[in-house]
Amino acid sequence: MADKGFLDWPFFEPRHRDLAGRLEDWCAAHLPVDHRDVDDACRELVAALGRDGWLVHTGADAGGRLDIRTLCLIREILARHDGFADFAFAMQGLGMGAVSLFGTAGQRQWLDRTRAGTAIAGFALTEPGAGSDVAATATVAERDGDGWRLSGEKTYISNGGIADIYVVIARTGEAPGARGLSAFLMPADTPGLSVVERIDVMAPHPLARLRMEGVALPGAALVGGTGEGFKVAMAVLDHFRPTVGAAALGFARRAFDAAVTRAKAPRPSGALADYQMVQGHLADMALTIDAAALLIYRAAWAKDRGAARISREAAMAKLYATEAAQDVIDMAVQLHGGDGVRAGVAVEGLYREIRALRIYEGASDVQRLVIARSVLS
Ligand code: COS
Repeated sequence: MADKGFLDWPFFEPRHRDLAGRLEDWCAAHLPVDHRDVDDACRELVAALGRDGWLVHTGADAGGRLDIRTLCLIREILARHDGFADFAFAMQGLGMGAVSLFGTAGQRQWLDRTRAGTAIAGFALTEPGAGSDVAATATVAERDGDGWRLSGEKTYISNGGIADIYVVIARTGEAPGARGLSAFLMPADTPGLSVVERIDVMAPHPLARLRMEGVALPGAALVGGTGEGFKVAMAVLDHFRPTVGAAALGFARRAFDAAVTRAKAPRPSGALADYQMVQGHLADMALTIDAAALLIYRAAWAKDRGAARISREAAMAKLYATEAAQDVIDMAVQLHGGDGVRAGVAVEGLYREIRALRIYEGASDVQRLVIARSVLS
């Protein structure tokens, strides 16, 4: 049984505790789903999460404020039950993050659909030549009358292939580097946009490489101002990086529970938990889990109470929680012995699932860079 004591921390309000309880019941009734067809599984989960009201939390109302503690709690709980449900939930938020924070009333109509689960969202940021270095974005958006024409490639795009709507970052050329980018809202059925590769990864989910060949978008597709695309992307990432940490925390809690259960199980020569070295490992796991939770909910709380920017807190939360979860899960595998690497055993799946979280939405070394710049500024 996962530790729920953290819900009493002062970061939370009664509404968060109430939501956590209701979501536990929902997860028990609906998860896990069959993931063999990742596209179907994602569509099914988005529809169910939308129908039952959970996706409302993935987008902001007209004031442009997201409740980061709620997003983190939901991701943590979903990830603990089923990483795929967490993925389906999280991408609706990340995909529409720019619209939540900077969208016009017209653009927010898409938000109504993604929050209801009737449309699937994707965030098209990464390129074959611009992963960590967003300022190197090569996709171009050229003026075309009142509108724009986009050409280029985006890769490792979650929900690529099944999304109905993307936010895409492209170079509009106001200045070199980071100051010459803009964000656009791009419906998936726009002529010239195609899926050129579906990408299979170690913990499968819908993922693709997209190509834009003269994709025509109206002037109203611009999210934020021209030349503001880098800051739009970074603001979205600042909001969602703590939530990646929260998903990692959910994975770590599940692995820890499995390790404790395993350690307490009676064996002819005594339970593993009787050995002090095993106790030491369990203590380290419990410690890193609590430290990760503190960093995550500190970042979320800081944003929710009105901090203008939480780049440093978000980077700390994401970096520590994802690396810590990898260590906890690795130790849980170790404590399972041969069973730990057996296909289908929970900790084996978690071992594959956690890995990408140390890479996506800013690899660990990017988080170190963000923290170091804040320290040195
Ligand atoms: N919020 C608002 N503005 C920000 C910002 C943030 N979090 N971070 C940087 N900026 C601003 C800076 O203040 C600077 O503004 P000025 O030009 O007005 O001074 C501008 O944006 C450029 O910032 P910086 O010089 O720090 O940019 P870099 O090119 O050095 O990039 C990193 C910084 C590496 C941190 C950034 O490219 C990054 O986060 N990369 C990872 C991308 C990523 O997470 N991809 C995941 C894809 S999966 S969705």
